[in-house]
Amino acid sequence: MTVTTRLGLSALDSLPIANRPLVRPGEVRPGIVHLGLGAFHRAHQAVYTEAAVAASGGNWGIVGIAPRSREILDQLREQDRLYSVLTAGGPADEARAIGILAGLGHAAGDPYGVVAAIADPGIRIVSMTVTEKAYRILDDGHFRAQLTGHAPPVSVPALLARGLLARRAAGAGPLTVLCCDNLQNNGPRIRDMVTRALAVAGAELPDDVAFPATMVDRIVPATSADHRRRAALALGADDAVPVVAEPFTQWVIEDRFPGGRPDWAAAGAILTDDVTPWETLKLRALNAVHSALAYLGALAGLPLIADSLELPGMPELLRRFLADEVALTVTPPPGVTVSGYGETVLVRFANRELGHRNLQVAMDGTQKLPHRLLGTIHHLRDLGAHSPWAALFLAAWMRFARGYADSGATLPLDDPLAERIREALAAAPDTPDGVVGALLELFPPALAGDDVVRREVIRWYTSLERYGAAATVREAFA
Ligand code: CS2
Repeated sequence: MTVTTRLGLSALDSLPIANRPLVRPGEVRPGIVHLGLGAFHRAHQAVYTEAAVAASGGNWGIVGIAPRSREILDQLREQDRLYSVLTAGGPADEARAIGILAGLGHAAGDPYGVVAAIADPGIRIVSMTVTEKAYRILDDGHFRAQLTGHAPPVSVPALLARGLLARRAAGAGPLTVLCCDNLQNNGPRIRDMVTRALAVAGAELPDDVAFPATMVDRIVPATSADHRRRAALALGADDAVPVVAEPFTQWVIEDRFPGGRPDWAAAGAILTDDVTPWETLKLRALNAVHSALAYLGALAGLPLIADSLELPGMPELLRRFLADEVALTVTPPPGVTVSGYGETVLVRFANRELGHRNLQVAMDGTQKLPHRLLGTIHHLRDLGAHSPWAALFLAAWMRFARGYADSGATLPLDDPLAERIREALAAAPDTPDGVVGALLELFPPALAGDDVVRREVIRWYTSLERYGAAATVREAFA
């Protein structure tokens, strides 16, 4: 069966009622500027915001800003800013159109347009999903030029800083900057980044701007041609830019919004005064396990996260990591246990319908691992303990970073520090000591200087090199 109608305003009334958007584009005015129009935002915060507006009203339409790619903007414009979310892995595929996008912008092509959007008095929240690597401050000439008006503000800190200054000049009122990326302490971190950027511009952080922390959670893989086909069938219209997501979704938000906020609680979000227990649990349990599956599975030559979980011994290994290491270093939120949380994570990772690729999760290891694994390692060292399982996962990343699977097939290294990794590897002997020593240098010095950690990583690296990932996992407890 093929579908011939293209998603757009005129197609909506012919869709099954359950597939129609809860809000139609143009029905509410913009209240949020969102930086990063990727799949994750469209399947997570946009869905919550649409449901919140449908339940409780408010002008909280989202102006979606694509950082680089113009293609997504063109496609969304052709569809009257509508797209669909395909929920995969439940009893049957489900798809629904989302209509909360109230405007579109392009950071690379029109940075001053983004600054103007942030300065609009109707906007009361600037949120972002720009991935871990966008939070590096590269304090170089180009960064400074973006803040002193000598170059267009294209980086995230520059857009925010220039946007806040324009907002103050326009008397546009209080604002909340809401970081929705997977970083430990994401609120304070972005506050610090903006403060530093403003200092370069010779300004101080205005006191009517808040930076609450959030924990975001939903698995949203890259959309494949198969997902597009399935989205069209489930939706009843062709969509050039659907996103695919698992049934599970969670959002925990620190409730500090000086300019107000949508009624996200009505959409199922948890509003709280302390996100830290959620954030730490998610990064150190879910995301750490995800990275472990990605590197070990990729080394074993497996394409999907769901495949990696089927490696003999893998679920046991991950449970041991959760029980022996994560559980000792996190205090979960009330009513949640690390082992119960871990079990739901394993069920979610087994969702084969998502087609989530190991190589996608494996990207940007140098930016992700500090939040996911290194905190656990440091924390256990502070307790006088050690962390053999976390060391195995770190060793797997190092094997991965060399660029070859156990079969000898090449593996792509997609990481902002790829050049430094290659240089470090080229300068070191290709032995376990050499590789581990060279790559530990990329992380904070406390790690490289810890002999216990170094020896443990070398031991696992040696096993991975000699026997491969599958055998190392299978015999991890031997
Ligand atoms: C994944 C996350 O790509 C990755 O590194 O671990 O994107 C993960 O799917 C989400 O954090 C789930 O909420």
